[in-house]
Amino acid sequence: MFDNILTHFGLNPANFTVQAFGSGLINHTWKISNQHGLPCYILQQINTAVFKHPEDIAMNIGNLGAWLKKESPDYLFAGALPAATGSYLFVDDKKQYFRLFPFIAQSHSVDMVHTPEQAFEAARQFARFTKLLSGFDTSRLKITIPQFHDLSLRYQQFTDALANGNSIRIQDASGLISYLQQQHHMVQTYEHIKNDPAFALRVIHHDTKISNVLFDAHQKGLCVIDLDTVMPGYFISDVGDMMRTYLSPVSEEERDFQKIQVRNDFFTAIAQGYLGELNNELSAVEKRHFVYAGQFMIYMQALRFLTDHLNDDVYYGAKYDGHNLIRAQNQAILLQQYNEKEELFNQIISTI
Ligand code: ADP
Ligand code: GN1
Ligand code: MG
Repeated sequence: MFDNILTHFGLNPANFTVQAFGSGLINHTWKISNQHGLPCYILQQINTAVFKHPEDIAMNIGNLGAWLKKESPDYLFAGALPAATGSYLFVDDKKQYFRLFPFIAQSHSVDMVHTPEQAFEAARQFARFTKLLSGFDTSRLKITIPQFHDLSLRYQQFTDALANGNSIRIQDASGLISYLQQQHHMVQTYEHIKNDPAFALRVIHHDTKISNVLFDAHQKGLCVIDLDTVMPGYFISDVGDMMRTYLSPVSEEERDFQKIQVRNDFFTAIAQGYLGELNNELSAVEKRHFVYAGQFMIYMQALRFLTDHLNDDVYYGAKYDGHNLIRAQNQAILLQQYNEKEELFNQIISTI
């Protein structure tokens, strides 16, 4: 299957080897390498169950790339490569969509945040991306996943799963279900945000896990990648997903919940990295919601994992029975620990 794709993008398959790459849950990624000193590439198959219109993604990445090339020519933009036909996509006979990126030389990514410096660098890169694109008209962006970070919708989907989902799983998860129901006030806060003109719609990445940042050999951030979910959104999505994925030494996959922790110095690093770039662009009201960002995203992810568990794992899949329940419990514990630090974190923000 790879031969056709590589040929389509003008590469001779005989020169390259193909290896599965990365740790994402949604798309498939391969590294295309060679022993001939030629450039390397990243090949990706787009998950069309999640991204229903791959052409929209291609168009967004193309438009953002063209704009940045003109306005910020020094920015290392990780855009896809066009084939000779001019198209960024290869569609095979099974209607599977693929695209090819140049592998950014001398770069690497990491899967876990081990130091506050990494958190700082990543936060700086996500903020820089939004800042450099602050003059880009967000209405030009296609919505690649409608209402992706709409907490009200996620809560509604959770409620629907309680009504129509797997009844045994609903019964077994009753403790977690009521904990998440008790946190419903977070949805109300989100509703206020949606109606508050002081909250700007910006170019937001919407998937700020650390593996979506490229680092150089000196561990400095180079740029952000994985741009499929770049859409108009609120800054709380990006800041919140960093809190969700950088604060704890263990990820959403961890089954030993004792290991979940919220690390203060990593919070400070995210805030300094992000606000270092965007402090002057955020309104006072937005800044007042900096700590809420973490609650918003951790809560949303707990709801999404639990909803999927109740719906028999149709979205995220499961590597073992109860996988999404474990992920949801993990996120709920993270949320509890984060909430305990709300006051301290607000204090930290007031000093930045
Ligand atoms: P997903 O998370 O959906 O699997 P990504 O686009 O994040 O897909 O790619 C997976 C991994 O591949 C990244 O974490 C990074 O290590 C690497 N990668 C992706 N794009 C590039 C690129 N243009 N240059 C170098 N490495 C890349
Ligand atoms: C998915 O593809 P990946 O692993 O970067 C999901 C995110 C979730 C994340 C949880 C399109 O991201 O929203 O936060 O899993 N992406 C989509 O691990 O649903
Ligand atoms: Mg990724």
